[in-house]
Amino acid sequence: MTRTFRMLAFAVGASLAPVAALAQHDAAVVHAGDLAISDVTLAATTPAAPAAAVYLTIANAGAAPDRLVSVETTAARRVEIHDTVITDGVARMTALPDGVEVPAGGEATLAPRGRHVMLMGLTAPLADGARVPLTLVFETAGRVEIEAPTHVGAPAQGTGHGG
Ligand SMILES: [Cu+2]
Repeated sequence: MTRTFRMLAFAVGASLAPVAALAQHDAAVVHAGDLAISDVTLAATTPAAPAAAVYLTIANAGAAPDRLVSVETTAARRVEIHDTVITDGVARMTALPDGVEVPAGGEATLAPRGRHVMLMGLTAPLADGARVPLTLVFETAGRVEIEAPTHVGAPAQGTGHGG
C-alpha cells in the first residue's frame, strides 16, 4: 500500500503552473558521466510554502540504465520522490521509494502533473530566483550536485495535482 500525501497537495499547486511560467528555468545543463541534467526548476506557491516541488530532465547517453534513487538538500528536512496519480478525477501524490529509472539512451522527465522531487519541511523561506543546492544520488553515476532556480508565486489551480 503506497502512502498518499493529500495534505501536501495544496502546497504544490505551483506544479500546475502553465509551462510558460516555468520557462524561466535555467538553461544550464549539468553533465555527470553519461547523464545530462537540464530543465531544473524549484516551484513553490509562496515564499513561506511548507513544501516545494523540483522538476528536471535527466538524459542518459549510456548503454545501461541508471536510477535516481534519492535527493538530498539542506533546504528541507525531508525529501521524497513522488508521482502524481489521478484516481476518480482526484490527483494524489504517491511516494516512489525506488526512485526513477533513467533508461539507456533515453531520458526521465520530472514535470508538473507527473513525477517530481518533493521538498518537505523547508528550512528557510524561498526567494524567487534563488538557487537551491541539491544533491542527486544515482545508482551508477553517484552523487551529482546541481542548483535549482526557484520559481515562487506560480498561480495555484483547483484541479489536478493541486487538488
Ligand atoms: Cu509531491
